[in-house]
Amino acid sequence: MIKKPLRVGLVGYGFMGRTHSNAFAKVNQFFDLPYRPVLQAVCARDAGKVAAFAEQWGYGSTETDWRKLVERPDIDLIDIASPNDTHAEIAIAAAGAGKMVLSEKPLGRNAAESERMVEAVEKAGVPNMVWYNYRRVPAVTLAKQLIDEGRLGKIFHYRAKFLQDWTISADLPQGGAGLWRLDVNVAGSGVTGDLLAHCIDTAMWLNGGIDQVTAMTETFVKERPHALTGRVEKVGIDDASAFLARFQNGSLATFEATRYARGHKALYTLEINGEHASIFWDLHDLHRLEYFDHGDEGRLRGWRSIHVTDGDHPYMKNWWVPGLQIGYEHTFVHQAADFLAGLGEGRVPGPSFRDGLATDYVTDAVLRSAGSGRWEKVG
Ligand code: SOE
Repeated sequence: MIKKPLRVGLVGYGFMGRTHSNAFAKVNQFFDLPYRPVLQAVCARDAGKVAAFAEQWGYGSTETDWRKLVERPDIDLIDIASPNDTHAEIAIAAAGAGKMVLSEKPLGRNAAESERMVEAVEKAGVPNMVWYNYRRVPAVTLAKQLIDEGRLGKIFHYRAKFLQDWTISADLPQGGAGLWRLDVNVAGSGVTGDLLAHCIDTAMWLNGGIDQVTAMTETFVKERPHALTGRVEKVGIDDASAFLARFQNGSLATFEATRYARGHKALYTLEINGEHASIFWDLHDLHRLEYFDHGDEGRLRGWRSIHVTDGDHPYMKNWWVPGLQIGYEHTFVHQAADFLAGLGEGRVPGPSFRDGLATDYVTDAVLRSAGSGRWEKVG
């Protein structure tokens, strides 16, 4: 198949800039697609660092002002991998310039920002997507298939956790490269927008919309030095966040995220209990899906651990041979592959900006409820 070039302009070269660049670089080697991403330009404020990144990843040119990047006629798609406070302005300008727009999660710092982003891409009619990558872990995609096939029956419970431990030290500053996630003005919120947003996106994809929530949050370290101002400043983010939810389908849920669970680095787990079957998945063992089917013969009934690496498992025939595992970075490759395939069919897959907004309505309701102490309806 002759592949049409799709000229990518990336904003931001941190952790997420690397995951996206890796996806664009690898995707055509493993998936047969109608489009071929071209690493046309990368943009960041530090000219020296952005030049080094361009050299390492093979970007053809650099910019230090994202406005210039957005205006360039030789760019088809703007990919936003910069901190959360930049997402809205860049996405709205990119859509206005007629570019396709991809954004790292969460879409905006709050739903009000995300609403403006959705309006901009929908008014411009440009393809758009949010990088909620965990949907594309093959085991999670398999869970989606099993649920959609009705194997679980009526869903009663959804349980998700995302546990980390990297901000326990009170000496850790807030703000600046790598630590902007601790600065509320940049991040919008703490673990609610950073970690629970992943859990909520996956949950609504698997189990439908969330109707109402009741939440609690805590900021364990109240003041931290700010890396940019040099002053000790109040911490505005939530360090831990937990909530109960009622889904529109009547199921009950618990969600928890924290950066204070000593010993856990990125323990994202989810469990779903249905009338006929249950599912459990754990990011630390991401290639396995635990599955219990009550329809199995009684004597042999039990949890099975499915090693999701076979050719008939989602995405796996594009990689190695059955039994060989893939990892975290492949989820971004899968998302890029689905986006490019969708472009060819004129039907871009989710999560769209509108899906990202739906998640932000839930995270806003969680933060509202933590403040009010009451159940809150999701906007
Ligand atoms: C935070 O540590 C973080 O990097 C999130 O920002 C990512 O979205 C998550 O996938 C892993 O953890």
